[in-house]
Amino acid sequence: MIRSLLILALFCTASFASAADPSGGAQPNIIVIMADDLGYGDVSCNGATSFSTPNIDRMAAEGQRFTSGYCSASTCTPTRYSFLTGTYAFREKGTGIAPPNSPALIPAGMPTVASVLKSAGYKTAVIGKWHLGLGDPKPNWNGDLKPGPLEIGFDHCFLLPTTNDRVPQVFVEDHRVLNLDPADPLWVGDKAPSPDHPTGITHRDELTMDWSHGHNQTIHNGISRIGFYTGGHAARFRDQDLCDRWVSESKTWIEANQKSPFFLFFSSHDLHVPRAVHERFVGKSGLGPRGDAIIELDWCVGELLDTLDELKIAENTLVVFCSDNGPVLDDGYKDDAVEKNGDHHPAGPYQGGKYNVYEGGTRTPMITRWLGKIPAGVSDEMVCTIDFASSFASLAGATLPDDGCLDSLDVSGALLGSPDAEGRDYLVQQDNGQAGNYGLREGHWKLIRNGSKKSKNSKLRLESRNVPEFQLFDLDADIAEQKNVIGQNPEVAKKMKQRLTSVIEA
Ligand code: NG6
Ligand code: CA
Repeated sequence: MIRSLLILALFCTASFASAADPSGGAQPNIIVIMADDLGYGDVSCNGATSFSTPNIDRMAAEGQRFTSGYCSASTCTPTRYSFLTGTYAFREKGTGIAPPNSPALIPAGMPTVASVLKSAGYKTAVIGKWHLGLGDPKPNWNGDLKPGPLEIGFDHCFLLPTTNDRVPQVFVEDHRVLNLDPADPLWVGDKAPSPDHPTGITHRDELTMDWSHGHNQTIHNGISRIGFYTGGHAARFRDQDLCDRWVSESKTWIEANQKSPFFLFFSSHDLHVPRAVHERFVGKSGLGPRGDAIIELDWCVGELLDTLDELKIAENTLVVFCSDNGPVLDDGYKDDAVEKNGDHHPAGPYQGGKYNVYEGGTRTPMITRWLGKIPAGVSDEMVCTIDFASSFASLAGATLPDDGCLDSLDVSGALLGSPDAEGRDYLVQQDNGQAGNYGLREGHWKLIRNGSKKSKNSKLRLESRNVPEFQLFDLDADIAEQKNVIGQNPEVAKKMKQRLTSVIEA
């Protein structure tokens, strides 16, 4: 219903662009590489000069680089929920940042980009960070961890279950914790299991990376985390090995599935905290662990692109690079992210980042590459991760269910850089979802409604600032959202408030 209304409204733009079947009939393989907390300005193809990201830049040089590419929220869980389901996370309660023992937030059987592609004959996998909960009503860490990805359309998963500053540090492969010894069961909770349980508070002087706020509970690998756990020692990984393992798991899975069309969601943890990269990347950026994590992420991208070359499938594979939310410097560990940032602008020219609804929160790197199909260039069309479900369905010749992917628009033409294809006319942005904070970008206008009258991390410092409930910015004149012009443009503000309400309450 919502989708059909939106599609009607966009009749002359996004939906029209797809009518020409931009994929040319063949079902492409699709890889989505989603970075974690990567800002618009954190890659050299978007202007970073303090370090370089040659592999991400290579993707951009061989494909379309979007200047108005967005994720739908400025935190992880709601962006991932929206990307997979094609439906705004704010339509569903409890889709904010998921805790360690979160149940599965996407119910079994709910249509997703994976289930839609699977129905069109794709093999589907997610490898990397999940952070959308597992199990119902909570994860059964020592038994079958379901529902989870396999119940919403993925054939295979190899996961970090939450996010790596949250416990536990184990891999989940399909329905099970990998390498779990039944004699050493895994217990996860939000209260200390015993008074003598070592934590980031009681054993702070033994930590290899100190915390700055939160993150002071169970210690693993010298780093204290959010939440408590015991057991599962044989299953635990080292933070430094995450990217190597996910790359090798991805190569194996791609090789095994190269003959059928496949969809791989490669869900990196770089550059989320704790930023503990592999030893070979330490010191490579000159910006400390946050910059080094960008170098590690770039290496992963290069490995995936090289795999496609080696298998000679780069010309049948659409690769999309994106982020799950904008940047943050100090996100809870003393990792020199502020001190060593120097002249680097993680959000590029935009204000804000993670946790807020300024452009920096959701306008993030977005690149599409499909050798031989996508022309090289820069696109100013507005596209969002929430649109992948409809757009990929269109490329795969799949039918979207009437009751699913409600807010996902087919912008496949724009994603493929087709001449004259247009992206979205407008986009609603959200933060973590609890406080009624939204952004609405429409053309060169940006309306912000801060229901909380507070904005966190708007200057890439975590403190909250007081802000008016409504603000209006003219992005043509003021890309950094510095001058609130709501008083001078009452008619624009009125129409945009109506539009925002109609989308939120649809
Ligand atoms: C916050 C954490 C932050 C990060 C974020 C989720 C504290 C003080 N801060 O609550 O470190 O984990 O949640 O990030 O605990 S996200 O990218 O997965 O959304
Ligand atoms: Ca994130």
